[in-house]
Amino acid sequence: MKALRIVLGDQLSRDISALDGIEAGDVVLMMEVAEETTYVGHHKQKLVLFLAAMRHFAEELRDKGHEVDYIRLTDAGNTGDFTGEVKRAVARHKPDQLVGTEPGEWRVARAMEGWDKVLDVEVEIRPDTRFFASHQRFADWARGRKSWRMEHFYREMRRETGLLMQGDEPAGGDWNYDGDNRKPWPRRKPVPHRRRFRPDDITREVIDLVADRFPDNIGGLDHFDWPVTRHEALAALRDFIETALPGFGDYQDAMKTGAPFLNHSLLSPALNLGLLSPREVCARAEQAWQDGHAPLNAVEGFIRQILGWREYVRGVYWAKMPGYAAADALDADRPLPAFYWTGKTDMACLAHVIGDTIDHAYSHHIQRLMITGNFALLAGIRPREIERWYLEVYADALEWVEMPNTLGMAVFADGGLMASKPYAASGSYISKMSDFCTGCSYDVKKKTGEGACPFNALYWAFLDRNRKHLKGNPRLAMPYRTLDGWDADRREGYAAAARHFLDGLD
Ligand code: FAD
Ligand code: DLZ
Ligand code: SF4
Repeated sequence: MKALRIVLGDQLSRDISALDGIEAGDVVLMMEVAEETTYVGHHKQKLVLFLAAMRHFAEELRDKGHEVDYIRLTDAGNTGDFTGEVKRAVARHKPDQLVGTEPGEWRVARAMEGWDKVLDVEVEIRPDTRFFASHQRFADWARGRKSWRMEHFYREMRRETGLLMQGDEPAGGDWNYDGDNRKPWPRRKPVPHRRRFRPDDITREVIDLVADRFPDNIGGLDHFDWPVTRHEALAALRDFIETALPGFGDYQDAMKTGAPFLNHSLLSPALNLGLLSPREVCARAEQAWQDGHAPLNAVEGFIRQILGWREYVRGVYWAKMPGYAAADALDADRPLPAFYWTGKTDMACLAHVIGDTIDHAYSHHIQRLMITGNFALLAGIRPREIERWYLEVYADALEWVEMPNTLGMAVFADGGLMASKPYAASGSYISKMSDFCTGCSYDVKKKTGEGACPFNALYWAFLDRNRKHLKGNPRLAMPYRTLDGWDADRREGYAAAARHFLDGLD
């Protein structure tokens, strides 16, 4: 029986379920299509990453002896979407069966659901087995719980996988070493040098294509140096384990001017494309701890991100879509300021993080959560606009992981399903965890008035404005006590300063 086997752009794994049982005579179909390249205005590096990785993966499959029908974006007759291309391929190859793996995004899943009606062929869509937790596993965990805390889910995943477990107990006696993982970057400490990857001929061709077809998309291509093959991704993993994992825990939350990477792994693009499996990445990190190469606070902190957060946000996404996309618990209604697209603002923290984002299609978690995310939360930016921004600008951005992080974690639009309180912070947090404030035209210690750090007034005005949504939250009892201890003039002073600042942005 001849099968047409579909491999999507984030399914570039040799063990993807769509290829299970592949036989001589089967054809693998891979498709570059306009819809995927334009459903948001992806960063140029993100476009290069996906298309270059797809082309390399197709070559790898051919080297293994498989027949690959690879549709390029520029091919004559390309209909521009997956359904159109699958229809054309069915007509070309006349398979008995079509085999695919469930996609990562709800939008694509809906389109695929219709395939058995529009194609005159049997369609089999298989589960994506690359994750630790299946949809059913997450649903079983979530059933009957009012709030879905990552920490509880993560502990079950630790027990289930045996990662960092000593019998029934967590390695080292604690589940969580976050308390050790909040150090700022020491002023004179050198930044680890990280291995990056020079584009080969295939990637250079894609760079030219993207420069030509998407000249107005955000980002530059000069710095493109992401791993685009399994071989390069494994080299990136080795480099991370050797040079950066030991300090990953200590400096997980640190931020430094001109140093977007610090000790972070930079592995999210390779993981999300399927070039690395989460299982192998966690196993390598655990091994580094067992070998005495990396301390437990680093390895637990790292594994928590993948075994905990990554699996958990995927679970939330599939359990809550499609309604989740419209979440807006705080009724936030301000448009996204223009500086998110240029980095042109005199707030140094935002200018640095957005500038690095434009240059590298990357910023690390705390920069996303506590700089661009925190500002959007405090300023009351429309959740859908900030959510689309994150989906456009990062090389690792796929909706299943981006959306819950943005709506649930960064802007509290789900009203506390994911986070027990909003990640709202004034300038003092940014000053503690970074060196941004030393080069800023604003004074982080000044609360209101000329030259005061905008985050300060925005923080108190945010709490005041959202009293009806947040006052009852026990984790916010302290700041509300402070706010309520002030007289009306002082509260209004913060609100007016915040309004004045925000009105000046538009
Ligand atoms: P490291 O800090 O080295 O972490 C290791 C790995 O853990 C990452 O590669 C990633 O796979 C995983 N991970 C870490 N944090 C998270 C998290 N919160 N959720 C899920 N996985 C996590 N991550 C994406 O992969 N794609 C996105 O589109 C994305 N959008 C985000 C949007 C917002 C508003 C926020 C706050 C976070 C977002 N994240 C996203 C999560 C996280 O910021 C990135 O995974 C991380 O910065 C990638 O860099 P790294 O590989 O160096 O991560
Ligand atoms: C992100 C992306 C881009 C830019 N282009 C393609 C493409 O042309 N073909 C493809 O198969 N995948 C692409 N992707 C990744 C897809 O958007 C991703 O596979 C789906 O969204 C998963 O549901
Ligand atoms: Fe950002 Fe305020 Fe610090 Fe400037 S002073 S870098 S605006 S936190």
